[in-house]
Amino acid sequence: MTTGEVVSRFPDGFLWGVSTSAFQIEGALEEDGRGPSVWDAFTAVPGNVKDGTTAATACDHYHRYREDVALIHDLGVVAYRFSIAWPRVVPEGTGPVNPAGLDFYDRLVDELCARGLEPVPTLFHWDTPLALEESHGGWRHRDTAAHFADYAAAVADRLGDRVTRWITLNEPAEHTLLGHALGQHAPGHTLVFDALPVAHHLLLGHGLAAEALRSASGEARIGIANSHGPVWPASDDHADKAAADLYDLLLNRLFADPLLLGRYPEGIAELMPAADLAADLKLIGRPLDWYGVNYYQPTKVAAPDGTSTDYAGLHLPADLPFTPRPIEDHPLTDFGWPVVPEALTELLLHLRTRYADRLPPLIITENGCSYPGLDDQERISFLRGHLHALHTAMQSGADVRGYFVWSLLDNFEWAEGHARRFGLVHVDYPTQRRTPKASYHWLRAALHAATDRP
Ligand code: GBH
Repeated sequence: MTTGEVVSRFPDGFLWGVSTSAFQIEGALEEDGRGPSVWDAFTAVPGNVKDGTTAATACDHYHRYREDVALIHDLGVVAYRFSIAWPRVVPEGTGPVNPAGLDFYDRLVDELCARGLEPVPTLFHWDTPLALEESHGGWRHRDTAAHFADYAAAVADRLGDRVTRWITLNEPAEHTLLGHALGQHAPGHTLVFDALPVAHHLLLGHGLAAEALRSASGEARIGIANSHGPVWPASDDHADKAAADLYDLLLNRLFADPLLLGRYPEGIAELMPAADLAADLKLIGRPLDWYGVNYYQPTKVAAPDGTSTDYAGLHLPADLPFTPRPIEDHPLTDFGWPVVPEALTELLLHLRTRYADRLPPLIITENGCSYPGLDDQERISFLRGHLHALHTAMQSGADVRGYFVWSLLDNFEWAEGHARRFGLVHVDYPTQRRTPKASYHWLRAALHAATDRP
């Protein structure tokens, strides 16, 4: 397989892109009227971020976006997935809109359009306005969904003439699990299973925001970016299978089922707070124009063994009804995540089987890996392997229309701080110097060879 062939096997018009998120790259947290987010507060508490850093500067993208858009353009992709910071647009989460905050995204979108790149914004990538969390209970409270929809309307009003493809939420499963159940991410709640209402409110926020985007423009094409990965039982034992099934429910089905089937997985509806759950589910289950999949790795799960586990950046207390187990015989990234490209094929074919004709066209909205260094041969083989796995799934009938690499730049990796490097482009934080890695050059050559073919 030559470099170009990796890409040339994909159909014309395939949406090649790179992804980032606001809090992880922008910096400028106090500029132009931005309000604080839950992540500003969380990163200020010693011990919450492993390397003790904050995202005060991150990649300074707020000031360097032109240079970053040039890097995206030179890479040869056709689309850029970024997120809009709610606290820039509505500093208190509810109430007055801050035009200066919208101005930044207006400039960014103009710059992308001038370069012929499609802007694909995400409205929520975990940075809830702090005021909403502190005085309204954040996503624990139903009203936050309505405030989110008002913010979505304000963004659509400003950008809707140039944006058609929208992502409402990024990985609500991770935000619920890490942010509200286990306390490893902002806002740092440790509600364990009492975090389930947060999931419902996020889904409701998706539903209401989607309505707002649709009524702002008939051209809007609504999607969501959900994390997915195969969950494998550690053995054929009944107890391991039951533990894996529950883990799979929380990771893969809790959000996808209501979105794609209009109902919660068995046993969940009873736990959700809603005066009229049927009405909520009708809104949440309105057909999507496309469905975004963030894929990183499969997980092997066993019945609990009474000890707490530290696995791949996840800290699970001893009293949970499942425990992840290492996946052997596969290389690990420097984050400890197993590299299993064929699990992407398995995942895509499984989604097709489970959701059948209710599954809209898919876009891989994130896929990538953390490795140090500029000569990142491991990332090249990761990408090559996953593109091959994606192509195999498509040949077997998976309807996938695009693929976005996480990430354009090394950036602020949440609770890990700046130590994990997911970028195609290296960032030297003290000087903010950007240097394309070997993987950037590899992907560029692959895209170039593919589009030049006769
Ligand atoms: C995404 O998180 C985020 O959207 C993005 O902001 C972030 O920078 C990027 O990925 C890299 O972390 O722990 O094995 O049981 C998703 C990362 C994917 C990590 C699913 C945990 C759960 C399976 N998560 N994974 S496991």
